[in-house]
Amino acid sequence: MFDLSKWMGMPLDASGHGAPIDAMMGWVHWLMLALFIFWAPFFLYTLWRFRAKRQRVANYHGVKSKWSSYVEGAVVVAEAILLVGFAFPIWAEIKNDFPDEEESTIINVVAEQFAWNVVYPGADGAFGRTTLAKPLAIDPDDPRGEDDIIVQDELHLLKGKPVIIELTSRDVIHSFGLPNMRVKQDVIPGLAIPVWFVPEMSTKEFHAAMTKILPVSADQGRRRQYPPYRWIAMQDYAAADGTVLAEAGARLSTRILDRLFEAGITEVVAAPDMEISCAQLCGGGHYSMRGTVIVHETQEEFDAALARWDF
Ligand SMILES: [Cu+2]
Repeated sequence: MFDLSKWMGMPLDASGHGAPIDAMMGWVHWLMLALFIFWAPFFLYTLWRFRAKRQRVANYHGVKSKWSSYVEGAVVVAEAILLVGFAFPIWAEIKNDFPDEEESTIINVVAEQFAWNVVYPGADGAFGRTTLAKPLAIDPDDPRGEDDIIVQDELHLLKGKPVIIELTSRDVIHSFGLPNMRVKQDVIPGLAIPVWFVPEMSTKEFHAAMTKILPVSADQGRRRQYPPYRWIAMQDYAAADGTVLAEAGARLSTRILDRLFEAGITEVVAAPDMEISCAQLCGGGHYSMRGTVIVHETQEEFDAALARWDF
């Protein structure tokens, strides 16, 4: 009941450490709401009380009562509680208590204008030698690199298994944002910065929770895609003559939406995918720097998905 974060339009939480972060955001907003309710009328009162008028006489003594000091003291105490009681412990866990590497999915993510390169170590569990200056140039003489898999714009994970990601960039500063995993970290060329989280919701469960009926309109072509996510068809769509227009699982591109509209289909049942976004204005194509997080339910599904990228 007191969890304000539910009403703040936050992305669906699919992460192990999402709940305490959301709770803290909720409490911060309660405090801000309380301040707003008291400060805003007080501000309006002072505007009226000290408005310009003739024969104004200055008050040489100022405020005599102590109540404003008490209020300020209470705000400081409330902020200290938020910081020491909530923010510090959560921050310490996310930044210091990394999970056991043996039991985690280890991934390197290399950002570039304008894509996310996701490197998996392959069957041997070890990455081939690279340098921070050229993080994608795997040394051909290093046998550990032979089975490394580079995936672009797709982050494949296993539900419930901790993930440790080391982030670096080939060019400029980017920011690795996984809104559903409550992860956001600047990506700096020349630095390797680790982040970790536990994906607690599979893509299948995410789709089920986010499924909506969306209108298909004539101007869909101009709007490119359903903003602000990339939507996936949740069922098959076919024209009257039986021609398949979109299969369940197909991404609803402009072309598919135009075909659906031409076939007289006015609504689609669709769900968005979990997104990787770049949260740092990194150049002219920044808007296009987005990827998909796919959380698999079984190891077999995960292995099969990566095998498709193993050239
Ligand atoms: Cu970027």
